[in-house]
Amino acid sequence: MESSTNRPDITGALRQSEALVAAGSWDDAIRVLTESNRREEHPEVEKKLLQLRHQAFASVTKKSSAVPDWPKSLPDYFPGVTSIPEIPAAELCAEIVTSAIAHHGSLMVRGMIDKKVAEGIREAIDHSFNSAAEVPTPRTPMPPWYLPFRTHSDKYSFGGPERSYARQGGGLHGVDAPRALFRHLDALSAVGFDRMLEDYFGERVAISAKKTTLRRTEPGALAGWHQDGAFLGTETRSLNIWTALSPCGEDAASLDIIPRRFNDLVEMGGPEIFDWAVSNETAERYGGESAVRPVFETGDALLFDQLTLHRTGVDSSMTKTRYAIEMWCFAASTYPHEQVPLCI
Ligand SMILES: O=C(O)CCC(=O)C(=O)O
Ligand SMILES: [Fe+2]
Repeated sequence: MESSTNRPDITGALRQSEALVAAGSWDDAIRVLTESNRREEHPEVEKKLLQLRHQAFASVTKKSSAVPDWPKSLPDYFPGVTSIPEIPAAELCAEIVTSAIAHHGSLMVRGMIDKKVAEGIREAIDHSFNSAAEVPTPRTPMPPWYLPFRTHSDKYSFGGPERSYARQGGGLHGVDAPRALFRHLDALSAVGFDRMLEDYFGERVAISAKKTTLRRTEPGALAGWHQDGAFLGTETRSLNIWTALSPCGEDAASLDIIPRRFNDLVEMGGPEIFDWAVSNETAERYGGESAVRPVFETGDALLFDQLTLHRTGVDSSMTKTRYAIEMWCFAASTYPHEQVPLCI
């Protein structure tokens, strides 16, 4: 029930969500809290939403089973394109994503998130990084910007080692930044990205707590070629959505992408940035000379999967900080357990 000032009744929404959970209606519980937070952002609601998304996985995905013969075999809708295929957000659909990934390895979606909305996400990223750097006192109220996420059971591991690894790479986990992640998921849902994902995988979808990362990347960032499949597995059904939240590719870091389909992992053993890095020589052998460094406007998004060979696209002439969110999405039936699931 809303009060006379038309503000949502936060306590009522939280109570209603608990009743829905008790009745096994996880999706409805998530919907009630999402609607409340859309009207008025509130840290209790954002915290609860993350817990529900995580806890819902076991129940929601019980009904999810892998589609046989995935991905669907489709013609190349971008014949003759040797760079990254591109579409405007209005044309986004599972068929186009399937075709682009199968024949070109990635797809650029221009204007995936409205610029103004994207600016609100970028502000949230800044607040989150700043708040993560502050030491809380016992009197600090529950912060919307940075709140370390806890898994609901010790069958999932998420904590210090994950956080320091993300930090080294100029990243902060989305699950530790409840408001930033809420805004991002809500912006994507407004353009139907969640429904497109269900269509694309043919089943329920979960994102990864470990691999959903807010990025504030400085021009001096380290870069190493890699395929995320080196640790996500080659059989996992995945799709990464990498969204630019500031202009990048000219004076701020972008991504370097080899615009072709890979069906397997290439040999690893490259710069010692991380264990799964691929050397420049190996990348050259797999088409490195045709690598593309796309120029992104705020709100543009690149979709690719765990076999796409890529790296942070950075060089010493760059001067600006780049804001982005990397969010890996998975078909629930092939979810890599150690990635710590959250339903969307
Ligand atoms: O943001 C970056 O520079 C790296 C992103 C990346 O490697 C990924 O999204 O898989
Ligand atoms: Fe990556």
